[in-house]
Amino acid sequence: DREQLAPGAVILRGFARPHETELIAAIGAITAQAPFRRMVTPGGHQMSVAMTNCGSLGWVTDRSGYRYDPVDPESGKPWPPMPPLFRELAEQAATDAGFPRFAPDACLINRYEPGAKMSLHQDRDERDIGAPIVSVSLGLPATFLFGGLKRTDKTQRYRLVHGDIVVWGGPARLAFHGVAPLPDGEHGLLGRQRVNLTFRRAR
Ligand code: MD5
Ligand code: FE
Repeated sequence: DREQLAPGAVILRGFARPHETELIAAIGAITAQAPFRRMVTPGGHQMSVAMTNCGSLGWVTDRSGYRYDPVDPESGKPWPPMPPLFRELAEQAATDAGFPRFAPDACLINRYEPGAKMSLHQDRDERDIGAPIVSVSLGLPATFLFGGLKRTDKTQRYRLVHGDIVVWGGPARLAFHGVAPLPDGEHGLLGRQRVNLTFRRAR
């Protein structure tokens, strides 16, 4: 089923569930090459969310700023390639949400352990903000915070669970958003964590 959270934001409940086993295996293969790491923001704070990437570009942050980089700064090697299943699932979800021909070149993989959170922010490091962002939730449930175009706009809360996909496009593309601290729990396939795949067209 598809449900509109807000103009431009469509949630496809359970859309990734048929692929859960392959998705988790692929995440294991990617993180064997490019392990999760907690990056530092330009302000000098270490993020509570651990990250890695696959695809031709990866999102990174350090003291010098945010950027998309073809190389993993930890290994000096290119990020692992984006598995065809990832690309196809993201494209299919985007098409179902009304954004055909989505061709992601970056997949940021976020790992939340209990207590990890993502503060309210906008995603503005991508060149073409006409392209949507597709996000796949796996593992423990989380409370997603969805605000407006101004940081001070009030936020709505949505629960995202294992297998849900959200497509953020159009007027939702630049909305402020975040993730509330992850409650502890145990997921049958992923244990004590939430993993989110975020597909973007960066260049
Ligand atoms: C997450 N990640 O659950 C989210 C999923 C990030 C991030 O926010 O930057 O890594 S992507 C949620 C998103 C993207 C673009 C727009 C909006 C939400 N939105 O308008 O709310 O780890
Ligand atoms: Fe974001």
